[in-house]
Parts: sequence; structure tokens; C-alpha cells
Amino acid sequence: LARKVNTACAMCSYSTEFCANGEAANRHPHFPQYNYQVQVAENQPPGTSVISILAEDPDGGDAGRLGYTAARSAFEIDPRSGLITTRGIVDRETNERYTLLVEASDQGREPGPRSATVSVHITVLDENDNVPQFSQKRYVVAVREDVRPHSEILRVSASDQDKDVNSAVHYNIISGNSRGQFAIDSVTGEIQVVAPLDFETEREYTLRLRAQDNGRPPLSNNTGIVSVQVTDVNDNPPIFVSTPFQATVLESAPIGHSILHIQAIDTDSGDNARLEYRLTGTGTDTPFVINAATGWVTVSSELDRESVEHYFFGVDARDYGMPPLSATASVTITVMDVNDNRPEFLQKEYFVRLNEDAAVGTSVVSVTAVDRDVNTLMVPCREQ
Ligand SMILES: [Ca+2]
Ligand SMILES: [Ca+2]
Ligand SMILES: [Ca+2]
Ligand SMILES: [Ca+2]
Repeated sequence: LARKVNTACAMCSYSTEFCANGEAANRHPHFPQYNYQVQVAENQPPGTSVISILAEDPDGGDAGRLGYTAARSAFEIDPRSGLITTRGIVDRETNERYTLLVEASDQGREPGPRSATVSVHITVLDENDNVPQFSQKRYVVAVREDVRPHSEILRVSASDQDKDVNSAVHYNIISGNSRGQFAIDSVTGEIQVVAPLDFETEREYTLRLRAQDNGRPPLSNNTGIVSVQVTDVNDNPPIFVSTPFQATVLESAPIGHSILHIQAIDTDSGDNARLEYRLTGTGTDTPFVINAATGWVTVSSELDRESVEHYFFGVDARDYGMPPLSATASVTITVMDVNDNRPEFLQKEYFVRLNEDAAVGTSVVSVTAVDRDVNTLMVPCREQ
């Protein structure tokens, strides 16, 4: 067994040990720095040099011949030169900091090999190797057509796994905004409507977005999709196609007979365009009704031209929007004559006085008959 004796070395900081046999004992190697800080760029080819670290050993021969080792990691150290190199491709986004514990060992035998360790802190520097990624493959947003300009409708975001400027993203609309109705804040990703929308003109917009980082060179992603679905607002009143409405009907028309089709159009959609028709300015004696849904005007009670020949009233078309919009028009219906009246003599009986010597051809009496129908030609006739 070796008996150790410690004495201070006058020339150096090492303590010198002596073995029992009086030979100088193998002394420890020692690294000149307490630790090492070093940086390496990511994505370098395997074998890229990182740093060379050398320990010092006060001994000569095998007792001063150093070999270097480190635990297996993304880096390796040359056992002879102490050069640390990359083992594979280093990816900052996987791991940005490594600490390598490097051991330097001599090959002394008295009493055995001595070693020293040092920490090597390796920081991986970022390279712009990641493209910004949108948080969603497709953004869908519904917007009322009456949205106020400069209203925010959506905020998109894209993240970038790199660091600092390599991950700072800005946004652009690259297509689908030909009429300039949308704008995107390049920094925040906020999308605004900047010009009025109109559901009746365009119901959907597909905007394609680009997210680009500030790396050199920059990387960009052009796959952002925003689907803007415009929703209808009741902003169009019904419009009557042909006004005023005029129609004729035979006074003999049966109840239920269709006379006139009242129609209005409404360029909105759904309930905003669904119409209800109503007659206005009519009384209980008006012999017509309208089908609220279809707009067909039909006879609802017996007609008699000889009582009323012309009807004037109004019609109203109203949509089911909230609030509803409406339009009005006038309707004229003329009742056409049918020969439904007999001619009537003005007097039931005529008494005539005639001289017995009246000459042939003398006027005896003038009889008059009337017919309440129109354009009735009355032909005198004698009973056989
Ligand atoms: Ca990037
Ligand atoms: Ca990177
Ligand atoms: Ca509308
Ligand atoms: Ca409407």
C-alpha cells in the first residue's frame, strides 16, 4: 500500500504527492478554465468543429499523456486533440443548450490514472429554418352585410419555431381581395372590413394570406385561407314588377275565380325576401280577396256591373325581415258586362186614344224600353 505524503510544490500550484517508494506520485491534470461557453450554429454538417479544449498535466510521460472523453451526446470529443465536434446535425428548435462534461485522464500508474473534468456549455445559434405556420388550416367567419367599415372581423396568427427576427411574423392578403374590401394588420393579423359589403352582390370571399418571417432570407407561408361568409340583412324592400295593376273580370265570374296575379320581388334572401300580400283601402263590400302568400286576387262575392263597374284599391307587399320592409301599389279592376238584364218598358201599360178615321200610317204611340246592360241593341218586334 502506498503511503501518501503531501508537500507543497514551490514552483507551481500543484501539490505533490510522494509514494511510499519515494517516487513522485502521478499528479492530476487540470483545465485552465473553470468552464467553457461556446456557440455553434444549427444545421451544420456532422463533424463541424465547436471548440478545442486542452487540459494541462504537470507530469511527463504516460503520467502526463492526456485522453479526453465525454458522455455520449449530440457532440463528440476527439480523445487525443480535445476537439469537440458535432456528431450529427444540431437543431436549435429541439434543444438550444447543451452541457458537456469533459473528462481528461492521464495514463499514470503511480498510484493510478488521474483525471479532471470541466463543463462545456454549448449554445446552439438559430438559423431561419422554420416557415411560419397558421394556427388554423382555414379560418371561417360570418359577417353581416351591414358591418360597419373598419370593424375587426377576425384575427389570424401564425407561429414560427425559430427565434427573434427569424420568428417575427408579418401578414399580407395575397388574393381574393380584388375589390379591396378587406385589410389585414401586418403585425397583429387583425382583419378588418374596410369597404361596404353587399350580400346581394357577393356572398362569400376567399382570402389567401401570407405569413412571412423577418429572417434573412425570409421564409413565407402562402397557404392561409380565410373564408368570409356574408350574411343577409333585410336591406331591400319588395318592388312591384309592373304597376299600377289593372284587370278586368266578367260580372258573371264565379266566386274563387282568379283575376290578377300581384307580384313583387325582393332581392334579399330567406325571410328577408319572403313576402306577404294584403289589399288596402278595401271595404267589407269589396268582392275581392288576395292570397297572402301567392298574391293571386280572386272573386270573393257576386259581382254586378250594373251596381259597381270599377274598383280601386291598394295592395301592399311586406317581407318577413326584422324589421319588415314593404311596398304599395294601386289596383284597378273593371267589371265587364254580361247580358244579364232583360229590356224593360218604361210603362207597364200604354193607353191610346185614336180617331176612327185616322189615316193609315198615323203614329199611334211611342213605346220605350231600356236595358241596363251596355251596348244592347234593342230590336222592336211584334207578337205573332
Ligand atoms: Ca422562421
Ligand atoms: Ca431555427
Ligand atoms: Ca340583403
Ligand atoms: Ca327584403
